[in-house]
Amino acid sequence: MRTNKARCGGLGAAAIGVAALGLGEAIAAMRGGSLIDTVGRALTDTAPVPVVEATVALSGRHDKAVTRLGVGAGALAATVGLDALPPRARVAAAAASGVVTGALALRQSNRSVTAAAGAAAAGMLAAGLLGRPRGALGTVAWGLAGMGLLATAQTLQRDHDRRQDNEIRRVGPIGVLGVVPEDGLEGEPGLSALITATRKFYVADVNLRPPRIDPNRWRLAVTGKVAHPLRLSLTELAADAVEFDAVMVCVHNRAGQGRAGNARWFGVPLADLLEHAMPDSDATRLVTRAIDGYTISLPLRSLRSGELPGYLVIGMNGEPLAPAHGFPARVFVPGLYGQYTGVKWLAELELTDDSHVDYWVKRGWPSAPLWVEPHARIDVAAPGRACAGTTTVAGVAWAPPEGVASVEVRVGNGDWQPVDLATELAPAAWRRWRTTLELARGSHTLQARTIGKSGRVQDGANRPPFPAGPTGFHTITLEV
Ligand SMILES: Nc1nc2c(c(=O)[nH]1)N[C@H]1C(S)=C(S)[C@@H](COP(=O)(O)O)O[C@H]1N2
Ligand SMILES: [Mo]
Repeated sequence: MRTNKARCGGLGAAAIGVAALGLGEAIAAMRGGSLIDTVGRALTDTAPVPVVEATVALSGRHDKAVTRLGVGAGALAATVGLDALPPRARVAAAAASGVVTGALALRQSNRSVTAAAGAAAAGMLAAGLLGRPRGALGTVAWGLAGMGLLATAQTLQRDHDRRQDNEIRRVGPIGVLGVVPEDGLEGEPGLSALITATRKFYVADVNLRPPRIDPNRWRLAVTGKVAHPLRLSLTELAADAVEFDAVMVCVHNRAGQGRAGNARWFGVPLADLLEHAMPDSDATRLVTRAIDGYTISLPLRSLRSGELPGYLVIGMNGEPLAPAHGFPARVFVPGLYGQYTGVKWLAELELTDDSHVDYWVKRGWPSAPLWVEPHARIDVAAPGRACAGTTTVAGVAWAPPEGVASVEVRVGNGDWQPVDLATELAPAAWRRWRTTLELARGSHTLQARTIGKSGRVQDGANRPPFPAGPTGFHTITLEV
């Protein structure tokens, strides 16, 4: 009897949890915010690095959805826990969770006041409803009301996103994709496109929702240890921008994975911007700071000498940057992993000294920029239709910034055999490749590796991403 009652009670508390979460989320969403995303960001900011690494490894490109689900499930579990507390403790704990979430919202974003009000309302609803007797009808009613509110929140968030998309559209085309580039390997089924479509380009960052920025009010500020601080609009930046093709790779991209994309970017060389700003002689680092405070910094001397060929990027594939990819501006140094390449949603370039410590450096990642390892990915390994045994193998390879000198494949422990390389788009871009192999009936292991033009040979030792970037060959098994 007791357990039965407890179970029903748990369900009732969970229903109230859905209602409280829905109310808070709907209020936050009135200005495009989200309590779930606020808490998710706070977890990302504080989770121990092994937990972050495990989450990324297990959830892959679904990391944001997994974090959201985790936060939602955690909130429901917490309401069930609250329900079992004595009355005073329950009210205190519900109020405290509202206050903490509200404070997080105030710290994190500019829509914070509304989100903070949502958190307070959610806490109050939970404090008022939990611990009271409730029937099956009440449980169903609160559950349904909560789900309705969650759906409303989603609609409000979508409206908000649509408004920003319209604002971005009004910025108009930025850069010209021009003639879609070709490399001679068009029409190979299953092979990655030479230029990754923006909507297919991987997204990696610590936010669950991209910060939204008004392009009309946005200005790039160049500040700190400079003789001439700058404030530049998108239009002013566009006047000095050039186009370049380059692959961007996440430091979490293990052998064969999809956290890498190749795009045509439009941006202003950082060396030019720095020239205009005239850095002081004691400036040693360029801090790229995002609108939400997240930073990635780069050694100034290498940027000015061209050893780090960085750009302030405002366009991608012929359009302004998409919200997920950093609209209105980001910093990108082809050849460095995304985590070291500069921030999306750029607010400020600050010249400073080496006392600055970046977001991930505080968490144990190295402070020196990490270069992308040469890598070959196998996209296609298909037995031929005409004659069994003849197998087409094709993929993409990169060794930015110097470019791919060769790609080789091997079957089992056999010799490495060179493949045909497509025309090079740009040294920092990815390069497509293709070959055919004659394979006997049975099961085969296939590996690929890249050699860079500077002589870097892809390392086959399997190394995890933390702390220096992953290594290892993409290995697939093929049945003929
Ligand atoms: N503001 C901000 N910029 C950021 C990040 C972030 O978390 N916040 N993540 C970096 C990482 S780890 C990568 S891999 C690239 C990913 O860029 P993309 O999402 O456009 O592929 O952005 C970088 N810039
Ligand atoms: Mo990344």
